[in-house]
Amino acid sequence: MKNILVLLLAAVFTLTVSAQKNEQESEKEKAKRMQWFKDAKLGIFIHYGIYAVNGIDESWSFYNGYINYDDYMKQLDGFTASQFDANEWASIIKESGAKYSVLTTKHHDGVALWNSDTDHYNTVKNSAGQKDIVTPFVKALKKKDIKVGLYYSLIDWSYPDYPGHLRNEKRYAKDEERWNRFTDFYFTQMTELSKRFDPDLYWFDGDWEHSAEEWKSKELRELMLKYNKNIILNSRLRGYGDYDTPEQGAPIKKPNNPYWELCMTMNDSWGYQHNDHNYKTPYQLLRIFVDCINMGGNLLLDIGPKEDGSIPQPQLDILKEFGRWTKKHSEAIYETHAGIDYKHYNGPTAISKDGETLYLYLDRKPNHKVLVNGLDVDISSVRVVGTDAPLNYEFNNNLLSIDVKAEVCDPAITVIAIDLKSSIRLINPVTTLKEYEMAEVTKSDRWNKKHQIALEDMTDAIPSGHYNGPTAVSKDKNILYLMVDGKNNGPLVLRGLKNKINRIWVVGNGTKLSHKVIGKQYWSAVPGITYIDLPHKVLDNEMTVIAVLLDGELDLYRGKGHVIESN
Ligand code: FHN
Repeated sequence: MKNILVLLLAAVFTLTVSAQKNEQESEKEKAKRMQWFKDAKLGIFIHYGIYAVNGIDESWSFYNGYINYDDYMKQLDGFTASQFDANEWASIIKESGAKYSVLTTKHHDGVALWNSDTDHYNTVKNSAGQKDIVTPFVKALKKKDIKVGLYYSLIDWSYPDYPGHLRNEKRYAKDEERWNRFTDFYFTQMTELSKRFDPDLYWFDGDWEHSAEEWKSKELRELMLKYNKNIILNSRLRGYGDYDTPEQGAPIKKPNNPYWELCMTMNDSWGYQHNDHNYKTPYQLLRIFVDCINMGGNLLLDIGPKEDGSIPQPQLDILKEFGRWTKKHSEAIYETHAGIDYKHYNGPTAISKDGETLYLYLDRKPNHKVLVNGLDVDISSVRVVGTDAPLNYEFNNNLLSIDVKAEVCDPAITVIAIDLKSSIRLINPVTTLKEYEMAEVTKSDRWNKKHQIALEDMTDAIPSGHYNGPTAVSKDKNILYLMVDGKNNGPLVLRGLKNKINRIWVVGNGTKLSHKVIGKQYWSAVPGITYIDLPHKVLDNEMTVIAVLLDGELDLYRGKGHVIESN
């Protein structure tokens, strides 16, 4: 009896110590706990729930009054999950190159996708399919060694003791007794999730409706760490999380938090919506992925399965292309560090874990040498990632010029590896990249004559991070000039442009170009990404110059991404 008492006391003692210890977790210990996440780079987000039945906005459709609450909840009767196969999902996720996946165990509508003992809606008790989705999902991921992330909405607009219900209808303003009943309820559900599924990461959402004190965020963090001292919590816990979660809009500047993850839809919807065909192309999503890697973050790419659990073909096609690209370029993706400043290379880059290989991401088949400006370390080799084909290069006065022939390029994004004789070192370049690049093309009188009008109107370049190539602004700041050296693999990508575009043309050629803005939320000031279609037949065989006429003086977003507290 005495021994059991001693053992029990010891157990309680260690648990309290680890909770206290985690509170004082050192940066080094945090780095260790976050390592797999930092190395993972790519995760698959899964918004699955009754909202797939009608193919409408998850939870928001009743909250915003697009459909009345009762009719929304009637989707329970149509939620069969009849084709749901967790092992097939896990294989598709594994093939895409993702190292973790995050499933919506409960969205703001309060419907749990596991057989919760709590007295509230769940798909086992209340849906036509009577299926537990979370249990087989977690088992299938663990079997394939994919890290398990569970999304859990703190908001529960269906719970009788939760104040919020509809955008303009609250159940109550302040009622401590009811609120405590609600927090006891959600703590019980979180305890169930930890005990039954032992996930690697929690993806909370909806924290904007209440304060950290009201959510009892500190207590929740300690409780989750008690069950798994290595658990990772996302930022949406009112300050008690581990990493930032910008949404839909890729940061232009690297977030301050070294741990961050951009979550992004493939079309305009998180869940399955029968009428949303506005899919981004695999190329556009790979470009966003590479921008995340360049800034030391992850991409959590979202899929929305149909109510029967099948994954729509356009989403499978995108995951398949991610699989092709990540498999071929894995050394330049996983475990890499954030890249170098754009003043050294006109595009995204990454650095290997040991610091002795610099990776360049190239989204075109260049006409001229690819330049790295300010490299201050000897080079042992330059090669194409995926084929290891050696590339010819010259390295003088800290300027590396690489000869990249079209035939070695990847159809989407080519990755060049520069193997260094020691850890990367850079110096501040005296001559700018743009000066080197323009010096090359302005050797051609033909080119100068053709582009004279624009050359006489050009002033400074725009700050780095918005466009992968030389730029210039017109004297009246109403025109943005973008230069393209070579054949673009896809549409030109312009990030963070707040202006509306009035017209785009090819300088010296006159062809007008079309463009599309993706990821702009009507209620948010943060701009979307502008994609400009540039047909190859209008390209100049030296350097193509695009003029973008704006609706006023150039105005650029220089933010670090943000959480979207709506839908
Ligand atoms: O309101 C939710 C939305 O429905 C969706 O789940 C996204 C995913 O990150 N999060 C919230 C909006 O920020």
